[in-house]
Amino acid sequence: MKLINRRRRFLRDALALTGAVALGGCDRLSGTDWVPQVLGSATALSHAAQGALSRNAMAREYTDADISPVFRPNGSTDPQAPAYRALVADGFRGYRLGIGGLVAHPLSLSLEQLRALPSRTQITRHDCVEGWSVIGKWTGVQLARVLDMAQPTSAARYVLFRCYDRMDDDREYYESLGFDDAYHPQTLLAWELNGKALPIANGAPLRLQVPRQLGYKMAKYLRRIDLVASFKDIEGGAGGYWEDQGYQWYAGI
Ligand SMILES: Nc1nc2c(c(=O)[nH]1)N[C@H]1C(S)=C(S)[C@@H](COP(=O)(O)O)O[C@H]1N2
Ligand SMILES: [Mo]
Repeated sequence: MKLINRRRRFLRDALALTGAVALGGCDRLSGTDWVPQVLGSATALSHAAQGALSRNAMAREYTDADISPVFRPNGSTDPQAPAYRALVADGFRGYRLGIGGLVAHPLSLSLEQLRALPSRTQITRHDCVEGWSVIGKWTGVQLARVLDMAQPTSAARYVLFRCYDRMDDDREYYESLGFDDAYHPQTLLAWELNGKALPIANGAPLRLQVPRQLGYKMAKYLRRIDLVASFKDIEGGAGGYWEDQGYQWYAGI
């Protein structure tokens, strides 16, 4: 499905749900015949509506004057995986982002090819679950554009991000997003922070930016992206490295 169609569908669904909310409390929806059957109950509809509304909303964008002097790095800051060291030694010239899984057109994109795509720059706040925030200016391509090039099949439900770094337990960092966040206009594959090439500490050469979610969703050191129907059988089964340790999969701000 083309990007524009997804966006339309996305907006249409959001508007339909807004209408539902405007009617008021859950009780007033009970028994109306237009309530989507799949949601099962008015309470479920209300929850879904609120979720969809907050998920479709734009994260606040700031001005240059708001940018934090230092964008505090966290988690891995200097991956030692041999494959990553080889990329660093080569100035990332050999870097390729693989995109595969449930797609019609698997891709392998160099940084040059990524930078040639239309880009977006946004100044947003990064909130870590540990309780600190930093504001930075990010430049990258909207993930939606890249997904549109790869053409997810109808079986695809989640976008899985695999990273080069391993954590203290020797597990690879990974993350996943649902399609609502994956196709959101502020979700980027970013290669620039504050007007400069992304530093190694912040995820060079390419990281995910999802400003409406907590920092741990924003996978650094991206190795590849796979479209999957489910993440139950991947790693610990919870959809991300920190999710496997008990953190929320949907880490909305
Ligand atoms: N690959 C990878 N991505 C990661 C992490 C990590 O350790 N490895 N840490 C996460 C956490 S908890 C946060 S808060 C942010 C930190 O991003 P920063 O280093 O640019 O501040 O990256 C997230 N993405
Ligand atoms: Mo974090």
